[in-house]
Amino acid sequence: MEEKIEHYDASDIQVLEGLEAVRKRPGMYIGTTDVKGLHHLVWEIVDNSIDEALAGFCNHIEVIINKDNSITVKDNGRGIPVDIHPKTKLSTVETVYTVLHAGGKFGGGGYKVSGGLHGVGASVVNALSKWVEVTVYKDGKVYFIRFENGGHTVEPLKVIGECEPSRTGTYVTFKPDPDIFDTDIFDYNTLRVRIRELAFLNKGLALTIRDDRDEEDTQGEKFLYEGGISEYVRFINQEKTPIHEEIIHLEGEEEGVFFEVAMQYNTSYNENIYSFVNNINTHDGGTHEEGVKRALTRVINSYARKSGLLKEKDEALSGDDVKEGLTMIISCKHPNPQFEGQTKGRLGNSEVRKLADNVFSEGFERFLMEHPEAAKTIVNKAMLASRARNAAKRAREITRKSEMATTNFFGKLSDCKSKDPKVSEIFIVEGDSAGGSAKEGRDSMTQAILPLRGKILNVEKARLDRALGNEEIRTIITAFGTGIGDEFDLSKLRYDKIIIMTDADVDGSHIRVLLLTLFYRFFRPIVEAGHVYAAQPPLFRITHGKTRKYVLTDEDKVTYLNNLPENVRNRAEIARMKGLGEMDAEELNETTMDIEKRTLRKITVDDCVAADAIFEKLMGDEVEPRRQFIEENALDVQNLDI
Ligand code: 1YM
Repeated sequence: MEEKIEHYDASDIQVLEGLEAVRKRPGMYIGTTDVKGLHHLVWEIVDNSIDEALAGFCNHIEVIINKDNSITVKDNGRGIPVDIHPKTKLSTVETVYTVLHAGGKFGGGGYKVSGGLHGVGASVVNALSKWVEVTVYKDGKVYFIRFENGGHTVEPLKVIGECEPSRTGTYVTFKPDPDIFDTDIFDYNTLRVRIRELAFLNKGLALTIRDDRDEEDTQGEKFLYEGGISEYVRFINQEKTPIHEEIIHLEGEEEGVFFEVAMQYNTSYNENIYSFVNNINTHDGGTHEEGVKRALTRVINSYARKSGLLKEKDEALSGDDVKEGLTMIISCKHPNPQFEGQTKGRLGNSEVRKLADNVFSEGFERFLMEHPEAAKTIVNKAMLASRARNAAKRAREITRKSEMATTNFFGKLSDCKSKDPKVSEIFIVEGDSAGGSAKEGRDSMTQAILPLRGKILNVEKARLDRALGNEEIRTIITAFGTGIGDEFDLSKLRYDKIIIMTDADVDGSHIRVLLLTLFYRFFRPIVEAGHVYAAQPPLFRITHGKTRKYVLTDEDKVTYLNNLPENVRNRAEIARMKGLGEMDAEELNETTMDIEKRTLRKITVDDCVAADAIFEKLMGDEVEPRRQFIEENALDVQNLDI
C-alpha cells in the first residue's frame, strides 16, 4: 500500500471502513458519478457554509475553481470547531471530515438538514476526493489538516500560524478523485447559476464565484441581494412585462418554521412558480406550495366577488386561471423537513400547509385592499384566462364533433388538390358571391377557398366561446388540421399561408378582427410562425384605353394618375371597388390572389402587450370601447397589431 497513514488505530479502521463504503457505492450518497455528481460535491461543502450563514454567523461565501480543477470554498463563519471530540478522540474538524454521519449538528439546532444527504456531506466529499485541505481561522490561530486518497488523514489537525482574533472562518479545498468520476472538469456556469440562486434565497448573504482556470485573472462575480426572493421574482420577470408595479412579498414564522413568498404577474400565459425548502428546490411541490395555491385561488375569488368584478352568475376562477402569468418564489426554512416522493422533491410536513395558507392569505388580502389598481388588473387577467379556458374547452369538444361531421365540412371547403402543406394556401373569404369568384379564379392546385357566410356577424360580442359555437369557425379549425388547446400540433398545419380575404369596409373588418382574435388565442403558434396574412384587395380600378390598373390606396391612385399624360388622365375611368363580390373571377385572381401580382400583409405577434390590450378590448364585456376600437383600427389592417 502506498497510502500514508500516519496514525492508525482501532477507531481509524472504523472511520476508513465508513469512507470505503462511500467509495464503493458513491451513487448511494451523491446520486451519480457523472458531471452532476461532480458538482454535487461543491454543494455539500457550500451547504455547510450556508448553514453557518443561516445560523447567523457568516455573511460571505466564496467559491473558486482552481487551475487544477480543484475547488476552494471559503466562508467567514465561526470556523469548524477544533477541540477534541469526546467520542472519536479526534479533533472535531477531523471527525466531521472522516466520520460518516458526523457532518450534522453535534449540538443540535439550526437548519442542518440540507439536500438528500442530511449533513453527511463533508465526509462524503472527503471519501470521493484525491485530496482535501481544511483551514480553520479561529481564536487568533490558523489550523490546518489534509486528507488524501479518499479520506485518509495525512497528519492530525495542527496550528500553522496566527491571525487577528477577529478573523474567523473555514476554507476547504478539494480535488475530486478522477477514479470515481466520469469527468473532473467543473462547469463555471452550472456553479454560477446555483450560487446566484443561493444568493436570491438568502437575502443579505454575499456569494462570490471565480474561475482561476482563466488565463487573464478575472475578478469573478459577486451576488448579494438585500431584497432576497423579491429580487428573484424581478429577475425572472425582467424579460417579461409585469402587469403591476409592486412585487408582493409576504413572510411569517411559527415554531421555528420560516415561510416567505414573493410574486408578480406578467402579461404572459405561463406560470413560473418555484418553491424551495432549506434552499433546495422542491420540484414536486408539497405542503408549502399547496397552502399558497389554495389561498391564492380563495383570496382572488373572494376579492373578485366583493369588488363586483366577478358577477354572481360568473363561474368561480380556477386555480389555473389565477396562476396564468404568475411568477412566484416560495421559500421555507424548516428545522426538520420531511422530503417525500421518488426523488424526494416534495415537502411532506403537514403543518406547513396551514402556515403557508395563513401567511399568504392575510398578506395578499391586505395587498389587494391597499392596491386597488393592481388588484383589478390581476383579477381581470384571471377572468380573461377563465374565459379563454372555457372557450378552449368548448372548442375542443366542438372540433372533435365537427371532425366527425366531415360531409358538412367538405361541402363548404373547396380544398386544393395538393396535399403538400408547403405549397398550399387557404383563402378565408367573406360572402358566398366572393367565394364563388374566388373558387373560379383560384389556382386549384395550391389554393383552397373557404367562404364564410354572414353568420359570424351575428355574434354580437367577440366572446370566443360564443364565436366557437359558430359553424364557420368550427370549419376553419377543422380545415387547419392542427387541433387546438392541448392537442395543438403546428406540424399538422395543412397550409403554408392562411389568407384572410375580406372587404375593406366595417363588416369585413369585423370578420377580420374576429378571425385574428380566434387565431391569436387558439392558433398563436401559427401566427408566430408567420403563416397568417391579410389579402389586400384593390380600392380603385383605373381604366384608360385597353389598360386596366388596380391600386390599393387613395395615394396610389393619385400617384398613378399624375404619371399619366394629361389627355389620357382626363379620359381615365376611375371606379371605386365596392367589394370582393363585385369583382369577377379574373379580376379577383389578378388583383388579390395571383402569387405573382397580389399584395399580402403578414400578421405578426411581435408586441404581446399591445396584442393583449387589443384582445382585452375585443373580448371585454363593454360594447362601446370594442365598437370604437373596431371602427378606429380594424379598418386598417396595418394598425392592427394582432
Ligand atoms: C467551507 C466549508 O464547513 N463552515 C462551517 C462549518 C461548521 C461550523 C462553522 C460550525 C458549526 C457549529 C459551531 C455548530 C460546522 N461545524 C460542524 C460541527 N465551511 C464550513 N462553519 N461552530 C462552527 O453547528 O454548532 C459541522 S459543520 F459539527 F463540528 F459542529
